[in-house]
Amino acid sequence: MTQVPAEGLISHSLAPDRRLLGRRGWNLARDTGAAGLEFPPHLIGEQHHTVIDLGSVKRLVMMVTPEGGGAFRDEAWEAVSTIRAILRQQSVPMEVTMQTVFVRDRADVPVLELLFKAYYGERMPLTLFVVQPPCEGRGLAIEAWAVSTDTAKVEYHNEHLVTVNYGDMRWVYASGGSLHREGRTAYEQSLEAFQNLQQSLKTVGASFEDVVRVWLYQGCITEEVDGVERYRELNRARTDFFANIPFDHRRIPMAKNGHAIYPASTGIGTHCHGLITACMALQTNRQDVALLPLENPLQVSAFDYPKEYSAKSPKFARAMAVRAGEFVTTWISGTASIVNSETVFKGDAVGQTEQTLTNIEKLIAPENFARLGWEDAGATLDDLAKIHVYVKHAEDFEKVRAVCERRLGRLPAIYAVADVCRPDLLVEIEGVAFSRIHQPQHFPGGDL
Ligand code: 3EB
Repeated sequence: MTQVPAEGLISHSLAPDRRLLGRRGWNLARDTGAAGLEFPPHLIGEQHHTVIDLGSVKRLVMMVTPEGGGAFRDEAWEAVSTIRAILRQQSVPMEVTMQTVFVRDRADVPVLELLFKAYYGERMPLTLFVVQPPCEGRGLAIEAWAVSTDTAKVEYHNEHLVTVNYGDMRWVYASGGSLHREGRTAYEQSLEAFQNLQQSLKTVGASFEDVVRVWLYQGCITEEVDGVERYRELNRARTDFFANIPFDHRRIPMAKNGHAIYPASTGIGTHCHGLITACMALQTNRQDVALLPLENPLQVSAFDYPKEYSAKSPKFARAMAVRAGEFVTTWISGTASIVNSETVFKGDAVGQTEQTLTNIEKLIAPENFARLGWEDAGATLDDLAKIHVYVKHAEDFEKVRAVCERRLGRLPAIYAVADVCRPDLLVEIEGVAFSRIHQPQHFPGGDL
């Protein structure tokens, strides 16, 4: 992967910081309980993380899959120790704001809750537990986001709400729904989850039209109940809920490009019948902040899918770009091997992975930003800070990973087994790209 130091905002690290290995005063027995090991597993294992330098603030994303093996407790301990080691390697103090924990078995969640309480204490990040077995066969994998606290202020309001303030912007992370609430219709469950998110946002003066990114982890997503698929019922509830949200009158200026107005989204399966949801909202009065919802030039917009896929179409943008001063963050929705509105490379996980990456490449390309209204922005696959890869069949994992690593290099990633919402989709990939505003290549009308 080509890194241009003067330009690149992100730096990936996969290996541990070797300086830590020689650190004096590191007490193996105290710090890991792993007497007898030359080095604790969280220091010799990989430490997939990316530092994003946004000038006045640093962001850090960690994609941690433990490698040391052992019982679930040991794996969980290794993962948390890895997070701690990565945080300690940073040049500025950082705190975790949000984490999504992918677990093999729902029964292991209480162990994690205890461990997180012990480690984070009162400063508990917004935490989602998603039952999606990590592909490497491990009991868990954690995606954790942190921010530099010398310039940002993090407030932990309650288990469903965290806010992060910096540079006159406020990010609001909210969660709704539950792993445990079962025995309700998918429609009721979905509507309730959106209402919970709205309620949480309201307590800090935000509203749903401020939301830029949504995650929906739906239990048994493709299961039919009374002849209707649960995912279709989620779409019906989302359509009803969104009908009352004035997305087209957001407080932050949004480029108008037809009728793409919705937040970016991931809609994916998880075990059990619960529904885990989270969203991220942005509030600011800054004049140099703006939003651009992106649609894919290769795909029909999801909200325009023909009725055969879902009577009420999935209401989401293919990506949401947020610009703030010279920086652009592009939140890429769950992306699959769909061209126009049809699944392509049916039964071929390698072909689907290639197509999915091509879809992402075209979606975030400067040409697409220009087509949709921003002449001075855009990104490449090299600008991805991390990816999350959802694989339908565990046996496809190695092939899928080989394609991702060939096209993206080795960037921080988590691979987990999950049901994708169409029976013929074998892979879905989401990610985030960070890029800088560049000089417009041409000046339409020449009126500068
Ligand atoms: C697709 O492109 C694949 O329902 O929110 C991807 C991302 C998908 C989000 C959602 C669904 C959703 O249609 C599935």
